[in-house]
Amino acid sequence: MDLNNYKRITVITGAGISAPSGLPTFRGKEDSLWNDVDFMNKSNIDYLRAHPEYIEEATGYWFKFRDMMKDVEPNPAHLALAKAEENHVMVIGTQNVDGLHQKAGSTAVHELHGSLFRCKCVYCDWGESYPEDWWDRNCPDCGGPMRSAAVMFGEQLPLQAVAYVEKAVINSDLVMYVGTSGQVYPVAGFVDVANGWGVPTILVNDEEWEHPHPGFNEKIFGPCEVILPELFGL
Ligand code: BJW
Repeated sequence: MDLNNYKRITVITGAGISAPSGLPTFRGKEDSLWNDVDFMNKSNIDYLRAHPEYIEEATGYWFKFRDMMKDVEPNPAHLALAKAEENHVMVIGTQNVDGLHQKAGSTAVHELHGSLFRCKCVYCDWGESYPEDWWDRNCPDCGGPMRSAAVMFGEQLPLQAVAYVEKAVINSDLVMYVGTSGQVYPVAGFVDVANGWGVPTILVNDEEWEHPHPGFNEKIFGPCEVILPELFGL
């Protein structure tokens, strides 16, 4: 595939793009975070609200993951997407909460699953998030405790990020998914949006999805840290 034919490229990324930096994925590998199924059920806002005693345990996990993220660097896949801005109009919609695209120098990054470097109230649904140092405070509105601003199951995604990415998908010449298992909606559904608007799509992942999506025009299976620099001719 010659990417020179595509000026506006929207890239949807997942945990697999940060794996070569040393971060664990959620699913599919021996060291994936969610090999423990119970943990997956607990990453749900309704569970957290129904079990306030779980907030402390969850916070411990978020802090551990956040501290791990502070020590890692972008890898050749992140750097290729940042460098590609020299020749393309690039928009990145990431499910990752690690900040590595921004660290690599990408300028249009939309955090679809929020951020571990911000916090928000466990109980308020209106979605405001606060800087990390607010974690010790109570919600200024309802007095509730704070939690990570990473989006849990059963919660709306940050609406502005979703709106930007959906608009970018519709107006792109190419939509590329990189390093995601495609199991989590609504992000997995952007490929359907692209299909509906006739925008070509490509998947770059180290393996086929458990539920393969028929809507990709091309699929390249292999390590994204090798494939992306090659695709962008770097
Ligand atoms: C490499 C590589 C290398 C490795 N090179 N590749 C029934 C049907 C459909 C949808 C639903 C349903 N029931 C409920 C829903 C909606 C739900 C959902 O999608 N559930 C599905 C699981 C069924 N979604 C939501 O709830 C979302 N909100 C929402 O829909 O709002 C509307 C709503 C409101 C109220 C009620 C109902 C709906 C919110 C989703 C939030 C996701 N949050 C998480 C966790 C946050 C942090 C935490 O709590 O700890 O975000 S889940 C987790 O998965 C994380 C990730 O961002 C997300 C996606 O994972 P990702 O990035 O794809 O990682 P992996 O590990 O799965 O895959 C990595 C891939 O890379 C693998 O394929 C590897 O092989 C590959 N790889 N190394 C290339 N070097």
